[in-house]
Parts: sequence; C-alpha cells; structure tokens
Amino acid sequence: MAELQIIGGPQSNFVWATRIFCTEKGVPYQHVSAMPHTPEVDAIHPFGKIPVMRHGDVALCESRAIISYIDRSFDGPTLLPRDPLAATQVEQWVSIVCTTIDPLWLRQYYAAYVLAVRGNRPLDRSMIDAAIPKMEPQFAVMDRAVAKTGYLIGESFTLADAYLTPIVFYMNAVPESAALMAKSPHLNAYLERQMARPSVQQTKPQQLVHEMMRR
Ligand SMILES: N[C@@H](CCC(=O)N[C@@H](CS)C(=O)NCC(=O)O)C(=O)O
Repeated sequence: MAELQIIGGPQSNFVWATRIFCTEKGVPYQHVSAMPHTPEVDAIHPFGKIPVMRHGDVALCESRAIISYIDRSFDGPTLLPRDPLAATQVEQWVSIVCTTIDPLWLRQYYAAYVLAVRGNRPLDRSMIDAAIPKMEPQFAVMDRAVAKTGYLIGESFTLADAYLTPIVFYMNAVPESAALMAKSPHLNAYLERQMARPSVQQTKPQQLVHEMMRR
C-alpha cells in the first residue's frame, strides 16, 4: 500500500490530534513537518492550513476529513464508538472544540505567545487581557464536561479527547491560562491522564513555541 504522509508542523494542535488518531489506530505514517502557506501545503489546502495529507494519488486537507479517510481506509481500532448516539456525541464535542474552544484559547489567546516568538517582538498583553475574561467561563464549562468520567464522552478516550488534549496541554504551559487550569481540578486531572497515553506522548511536539519566549 502507498505510504501515508501527514504534513504539518508538529506544534499545530490539529496536526497533533491527527497524529494521535493515526497512532491510536496503529496506522504507520510519515510525518512531514511544514508550516501553513508553504508550497506543499498550498498545493492541497485552498487556504494553506495544516494538516494536509498524501496517500498515493489521494491528497486531502482538514483534520476531520483526513481522520475520516484514514479511519475508513485502514484496519485497526477507531476512536469513534460503535453506538450511533455515542458516536454523534463525540462529533458534537469535536465540533465544539474546533469552533468554540480552539478559536478563543489558541487563535486569540495562545497566539499572543506564538506571534511574539515568531515575530521576535514583545508579548502583546492586550490580546491576553482581551481573551482571559472570555476564557474563564469556558474553562468552567470544560471542567464540568470532563468531571464525571475523566473523558469528554463515555468512559474511554475518543476522538473528542484527541482534539481537546493538545489545546489543554498548551493552556497549562503559559501563565494566565495555567492560572485558570489551577482553578479547574477536573481539567487538570484530565490533562494528566491524557498526557500519560502513549499515543499522546509519542506525538507530543519536541519544540514548544512558548518555550522560545525571550525572558
Ligand atoms: N479546520 C482546520 C483547521 C486547521 C488550522 O487552523 N490549522 C492552523 C495551524 S494549528 C493553520 O494552518 N493556520 C494557518 C492559517 O489559519 O492561516 C482543520 O481541522 O484542519
């Protein structure tokens, strides 16, 4: 069978979630690191976003679509429950994480750290100050969401957790959101549990953008 390539910088939470999925399913793949808007990415994603995927003649973009293709094309365990309702509840949480949590926690808040490092300029405190009050109630919601079983849905790790874990990891790594984490005991326990998973450890980025901050 043709080689599967997952293309995108390892720090991207969407690349990380896709790699967690491949690892959980036991699908071998080559990870090709590439930034958004580079030629190999632009050749596949109409807006230059990562991850993108190649498998023989097949080229795909968008993490959820890539995961769906891999899930249907390869043997191995899946991260979607068999039960139709449970599977749909997983999709609900994947959607919430992608459309509500990611845009605020990463694209508005953590982006301040990424922009400071990549642009080699001081941290834009106004971005942080604008995001934190909006994040506070969302942290309370997410803390409650994982309180019962330690997972977003059911009693085991699903695709919803593969999407949420990288984001929560980044939140624990920079000060203002780490303070919110400190007030979220269930989310803290959640992070500790998921970070211990071999699939999460094996795909964790080696170099973390916020660690490159000027001190
Ligand atoms: N809906 C996309 C989101 C991908 C995404 O936003 N990736 C970020 C990196 S984490 C990116 O490529 N950003 C560049 C940009 O938005 O221009 C997916 O699930 O793959």
